[in-house]
Amino acid sequence: MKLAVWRGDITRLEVDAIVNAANTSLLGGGGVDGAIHRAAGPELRDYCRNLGGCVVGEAKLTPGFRLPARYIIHTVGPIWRGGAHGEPTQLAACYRNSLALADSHELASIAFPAISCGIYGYPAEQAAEVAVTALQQALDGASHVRRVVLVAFSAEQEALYRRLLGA
Ligand code: AR6
Repeated sequence: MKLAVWRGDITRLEVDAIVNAANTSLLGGGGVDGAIHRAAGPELRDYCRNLGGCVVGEAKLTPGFRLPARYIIHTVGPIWRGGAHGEPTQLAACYRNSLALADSHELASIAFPAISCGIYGYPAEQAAEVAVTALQQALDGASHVRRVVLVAFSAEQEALYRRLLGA
């Protein structure tokens, strides 16, 4: 099993890439996006200005700048609108496309926050099920990624991931 769970601030992780739960502008925001921009420094925002934003479910890579992580993979999760508007498919795409982008850059380790589970309102349990399923499938097809860390920012989120992973 290459899926691990870790509780804490994702900006402190020394991995090849951390994933950012961004918005379509890629120019920063609140939540984990704000924390990543603060920790990476203003160079990140300058770099992101040239990326032309990002569509929901897709992913774009930037350097990590002042972060311990080498790269940041920015993805845009769906805003929860009740679950019947394609949210599970879009959320699964975030995990799948972020992992595929890391793999195409020959990265070995990647850490994910709970995409869409804060400001975007996705119910934590349903999101965690989507995340684990999508990542387990994507890992089967990965050639370089060997370690995926699910980052929990709360004890509840950590317990949820551990239960789903049977740990
Ligand atoms: N490390 C790890 N996880 C964190 C951290 C952190 N430092 N900070 C928050 N979380 P959210 P979203 C958790 O709201 O729901 C921004 O404004 C948090 O507890 O950051 O995808 C963007 O620009 C939650 O479990 O992202 C978008 O506009 C998870 O990260 C919008 O928010 C995601 O919460 C995206 O909303």
